[in-house]
Amino acid sequence: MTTTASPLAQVWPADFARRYREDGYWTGETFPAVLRAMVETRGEAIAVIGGDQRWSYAELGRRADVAAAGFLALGLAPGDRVVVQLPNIPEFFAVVFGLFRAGLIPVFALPDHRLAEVSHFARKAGAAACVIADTHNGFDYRPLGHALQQEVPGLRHVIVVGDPGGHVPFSGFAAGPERLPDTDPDPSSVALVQVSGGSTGLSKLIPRTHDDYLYSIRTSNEICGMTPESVYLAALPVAHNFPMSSPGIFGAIRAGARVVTSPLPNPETAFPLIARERVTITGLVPPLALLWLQAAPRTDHDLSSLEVLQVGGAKFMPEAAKRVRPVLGCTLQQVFGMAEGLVNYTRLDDPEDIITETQGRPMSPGDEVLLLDDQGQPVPEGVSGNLHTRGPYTIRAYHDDAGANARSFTDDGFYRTGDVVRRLPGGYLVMQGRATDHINRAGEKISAEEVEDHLLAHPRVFDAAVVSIPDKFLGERSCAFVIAEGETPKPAELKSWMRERDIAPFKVPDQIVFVDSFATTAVGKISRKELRAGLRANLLEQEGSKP
Ligand code: OOB
Repeated sequence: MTTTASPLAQVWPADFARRYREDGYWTGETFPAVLRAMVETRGEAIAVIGGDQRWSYAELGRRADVAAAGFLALGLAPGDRVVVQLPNIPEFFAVVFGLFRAGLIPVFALPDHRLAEVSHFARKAGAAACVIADTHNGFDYRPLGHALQQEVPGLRHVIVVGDPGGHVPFSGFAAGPERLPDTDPDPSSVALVQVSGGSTGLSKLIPRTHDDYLYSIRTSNEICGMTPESVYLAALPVAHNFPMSSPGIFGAIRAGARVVTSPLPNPETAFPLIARERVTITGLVPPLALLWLQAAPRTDHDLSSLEVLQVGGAKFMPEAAKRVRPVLGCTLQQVFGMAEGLVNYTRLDDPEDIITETQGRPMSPGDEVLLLDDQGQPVPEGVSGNLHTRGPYTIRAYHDDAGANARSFTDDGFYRTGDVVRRLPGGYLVMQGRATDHINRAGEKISAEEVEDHLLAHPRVFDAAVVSIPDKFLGERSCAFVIAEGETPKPAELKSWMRERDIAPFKVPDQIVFVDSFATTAVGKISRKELRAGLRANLLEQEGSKP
């Protein structure tokens, strides 16, 4: 038996839940029902394409049933959590819809996560199993699987898509005799777990219910024009909330459309797929959009099928945004969202200046958005304020984290996003910056605190402060200020030591600056927030750039 300190749940106060149902946001739809409906109505249509595989909806449904039976045959029981760390491959869909079908709950890790992160998710979720690939992009996940089993009590099975290397082969799963559940899960129960980018310390777990997640997916489909004729290219890692649900892969499946999985998001990999499969819509983070804009004029591949390019996860600068239509010949859609819930979109028929200069407006009339000054008072239109939000698909709590919940949610249930935004007429939001110390590196959110903690574990690091530095390509890059103890290590040495700590590679500081001391105030104390701000300002001044 697997046990967790606290069961996974996401609960809205009864009066809100009643209203969200009455207003038609929550319809009682569940993920197993979504796939079943498509198998019934669009069985012959192609659902997923990747590598040399092309699965119809009927085929996906069959494979999901086989996977479900396989998971149950291992002794997993409905309600158990399963960490899923897979790249963009068709098997992702068989695994995840198989888990849904068996009543199991996927916890999504990104392919770039390493033992430090994945073991944290597995432990925190009380996971009973994990599903990994054999290798992807030069990394072998199987030793990670072994280490995970050692570190996480209760994690009984490591299932591998591909060559199992001593673990359980996913390809060995076979249909029945296990009886699949004959009822669908409770729509208000947790369907899946996303992880937060983590602004303080380690990532938090974000439980999302069938009701709330599917509402956001249906609404995203309407706003983004996802229809049965759409072809969605999954270029960003599909475990992330953006390509998963805005409207992403689940939106495509909900619409009976096609998903084309791209193992990597670079133009060399993605452009031939767009041309071959006549892709109509995809989503990128800003640095990738810049790469695509650079590569498109020189490519021989026909990109003319592309109708919508979504860009989100980090701020897309207006000058770059303006180039999307002339260079790619498609409509740009800015997407400003968060795994915790709220997603803003520019609408496809918005005027060009709204599309290029704003990060969109909330997708739902049920989204409540407050912009508050530091005293908690509403700011006038056009003035920057701290974004707080509440609504039918925004969580009310992280899983099992009283401290983070106290910091991140107000007493009346608003999520404090940590984002500083300005609101224009019509409700359009313009991202101005962050109130909290994290680095948004090409859409990957890095907690300064978490990286500092890793650095402090080095025997020759006395203290460390990690800050974000504006970067032309990445948006932001990370810089670690380090006070050495004894002989100063070389930056390259410290970086390779960090890499060996089994952390996601994007968390290794881009730049390391050794300093003799950190400035302190007269009383000798300074908050880490002020310290980081001071160090950052000094560096930018030295480099002659604006903070
Ligand atoms: C998406 O989700 P997360 O959870 O990785 O990160 C959320 C944070 C936001 O609070 C904001 O700080 C930043 O990422 N962000 C943006 C942005 N989109 C997200 N900052 C500026 N401009 C944008 N367009 O990143 C996410 C989830 C669903 C859809 C899209 C993005």
